[in-house]
Amino acid sequence: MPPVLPELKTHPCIKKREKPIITASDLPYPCSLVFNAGVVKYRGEYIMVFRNDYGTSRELYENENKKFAGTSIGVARSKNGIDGWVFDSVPLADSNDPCKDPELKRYYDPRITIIDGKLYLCLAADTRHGLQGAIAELSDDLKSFRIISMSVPDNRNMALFPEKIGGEYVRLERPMPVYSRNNEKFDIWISRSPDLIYWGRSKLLLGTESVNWVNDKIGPTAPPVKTEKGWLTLFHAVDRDDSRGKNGWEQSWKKRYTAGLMLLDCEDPSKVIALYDKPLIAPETPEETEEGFRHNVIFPCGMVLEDDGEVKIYYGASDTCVCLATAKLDDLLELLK
Ligand code: BMA
Repeated sequence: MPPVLPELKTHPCIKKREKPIITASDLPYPCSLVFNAGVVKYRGEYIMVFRNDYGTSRELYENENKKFAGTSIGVARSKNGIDGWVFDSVPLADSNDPCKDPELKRYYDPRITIIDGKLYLCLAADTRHGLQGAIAELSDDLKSFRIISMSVPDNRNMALFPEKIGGEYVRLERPMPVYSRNNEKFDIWISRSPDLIYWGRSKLLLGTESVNWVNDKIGPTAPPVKTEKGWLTLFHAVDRDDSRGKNGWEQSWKKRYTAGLMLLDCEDPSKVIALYDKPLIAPETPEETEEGFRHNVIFPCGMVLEDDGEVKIYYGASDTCVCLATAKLDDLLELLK
């Protein structure tokens, strides 16, 4: 195993908001942890689709071994993408829904993408026979969704590009090949589809070995954002250190998740034009390193490019709350020269 880097820093062009923008107490229904949220700008407002793990607390988890009772996917809207989030009164999906397919255990880690004016979700899906990636059409009123494509296991981390490229839909994905890739060396792949249902022409996009601070896995995060220079693309990057002990509610948590940055070719996004050689966002604040369910986890699922060149990055912190970081697009592109 390559040496684990002791300290990783967020690039100074990233401005983290001082406090999380969403925490468990904000939700109108039971919530223990709210995190890993996809965000888009849609019809004049910001739509957030988030993950909620519910049914326990730190005290119950640690002292009485009371695990989570379920996971739901919820929706919130805001006028400015920062505060004033208004939550739908019921979740969009719930692992305890008695009507759900009995094969499905739960959906989680939603990403949301607008393609040709329609809303789509990528969902991680735990099923009785493996971890799958689901693609769903979200209704205009955001009240329901319809699954249109399920991957085979194990492949649960997906993000859709917001437009067809070369006449095809494109997604980033992260299969989990355990037999051939020891120690969770999971890489980012890219696939194409004529209809968002059937996926193929799969190609390795970025191997873990290309990311110098990683000794574990990488994976797609937010849907890429188009710029004049190429597709601005975040990814999550994980290092593991077996000497790490209790870092959160669990007995031990040995991983650290950071966000990395790369630029993909506009016409052929299977080509990485540039990769920033350090983490873009690393865990540093108390919410990210000392509090929460799993310390040291930055997991961005949403990125919005504003007309004035500001990039909003929405990330789950410590699998516990939703945080927002901003940067100037020009500064991010500068890192990718
Ligand atoms: C990944 C996923 C994410 C989570 C992360 C850190 O494997 O399960 O939902 O944020 O681990 O715990």
